[in-house]
Amino acid sequence: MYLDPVIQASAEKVAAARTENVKLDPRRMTAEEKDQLLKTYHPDYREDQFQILRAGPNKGDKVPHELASLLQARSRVDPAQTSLDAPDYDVDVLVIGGGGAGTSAAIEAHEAGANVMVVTKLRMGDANTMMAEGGIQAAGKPNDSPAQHFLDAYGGGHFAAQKDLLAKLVTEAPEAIRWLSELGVEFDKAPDGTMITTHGGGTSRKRMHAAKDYSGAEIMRTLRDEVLNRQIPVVDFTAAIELVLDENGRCAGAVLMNMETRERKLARAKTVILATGGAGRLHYQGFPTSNHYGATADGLVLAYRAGARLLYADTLQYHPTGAAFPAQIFGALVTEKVRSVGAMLINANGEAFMNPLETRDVSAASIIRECSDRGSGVKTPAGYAVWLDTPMIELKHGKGTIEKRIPAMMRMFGKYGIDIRVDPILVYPTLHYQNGGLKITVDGQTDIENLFAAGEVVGGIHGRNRLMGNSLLDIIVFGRNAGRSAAEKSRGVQPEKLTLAHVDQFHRLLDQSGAGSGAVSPKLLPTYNSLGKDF
Ligand code: MEZ
Repeated sequence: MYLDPVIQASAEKVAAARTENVKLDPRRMTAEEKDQLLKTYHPDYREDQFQILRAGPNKGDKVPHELASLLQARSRVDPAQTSLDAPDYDVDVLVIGGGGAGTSAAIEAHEAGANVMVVTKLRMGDANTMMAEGGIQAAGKPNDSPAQHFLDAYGGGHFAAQKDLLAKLVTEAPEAIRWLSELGVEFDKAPDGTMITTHGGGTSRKRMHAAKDYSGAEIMRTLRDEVLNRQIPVVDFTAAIELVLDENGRCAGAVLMNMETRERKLARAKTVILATGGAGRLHYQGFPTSNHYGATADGLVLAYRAGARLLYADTLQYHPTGAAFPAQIFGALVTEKVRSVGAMLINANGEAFMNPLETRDVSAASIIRECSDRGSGVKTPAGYAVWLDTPMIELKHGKGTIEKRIPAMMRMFGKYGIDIRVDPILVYPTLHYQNGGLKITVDGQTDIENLFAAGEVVGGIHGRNRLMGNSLLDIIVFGRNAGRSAAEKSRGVQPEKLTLAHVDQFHRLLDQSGAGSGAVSPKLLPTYNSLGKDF
């Protein structure tokens, strides 16, 4: 029952149409229809929201204004005032970032015998991994194969994925599930012990492995335990604010800053792994976000200033179903699993306006169309939204299914008096993922020698749109990969003189080109931090 009479009247239309809607299987859009829909309604196509970079390795490329401002910003570090003579930490492998990719990398680097250290600007596990809900893809069933997984992801990504990276992702997926299971992740299983798998948007086979609807939290819990059990040093509340190179242009460490005292430290490392995650807290185009508090594009900025190229930095993922009501959870993730287990998207008039398992970019654009030109959105205090008809799930699969399969969703809405077994919920796209990021080789190395990257900071694995469950997968496959590669590479590295000359060089480039935004980066925290201004 919704207190707002307009919302309640629309919810009643949804309830009245439910027994008919639940029998429908709305047709999939044709490629031409999708193309047209995306160009007209997807936020990536709003030209006025982007600008062309005027300096740096991606000069000439289009990126969102908010990102351009940080990429073409000045450093927090003044090289003339920064001594590089006495490192505070000296390690083989420095991992920057304590989410799923960073911890996977640290575990593998440690396994390979490297002296590894993790630094993270918040705490280990304060990361998008922790907030991922619906699951992780892997082709492990007899009716499936990595080739089939590849075809789904390649098509879903608009044929733009780097084929070697995507091939690695899908081929190593079953091993990633095995590794996680052995570490202790409790995936959902049938009584006979086989994995329960479901569809996600754009998958031709059921290959989503989940731990109810808190899959990311379960994975992060396990990885964090493993890091702690191995006694890998973790320096938390410590941000990397600049990369340090050696005189041959190879990455050789980072300048760090304590987030509480602002004290600076120097870490020297033979190899560095950037695993700093995404950028949802930049709130591109004013969208709310499903991301954790620290998702501010730091890794992109640091690597860009040191000379690494980005790939597809103009493509973002707006998760179709962010919570649109109530205000307290505005933008929070409503997992795609809700649709996987049977809920349909319904407009204000009670009509099922699309197939619920279209890919994310198509679904988001379709919802935006419903709420704009078609005038079929539900008016909410924050704008417009459509319904996700959750009571359908129990009509299809019986009582108890919601509590069993999506308990976190039930709890999230239940806190605000919405029983999702009885009432449908209001959703609208929320900024969820950066499809683009640092260009890497199949070994995980960026354009800068000895600088590796893994996780959401990387671009190119998924092309221009990622399928559900391929991100939890990529943090494991490419996190482990980066850890192994960085450990191996560190064996042949002889420490050389450290330098921040690239920072001076970048500042000169900004001055000469007039591209400087006037900002200082990395941003580290969103502007609405407790200080109420840039951190
Ligand atoms: O891969 C994701 O982004 C994911 C699993 C999200 C979700 O809807 O649960």
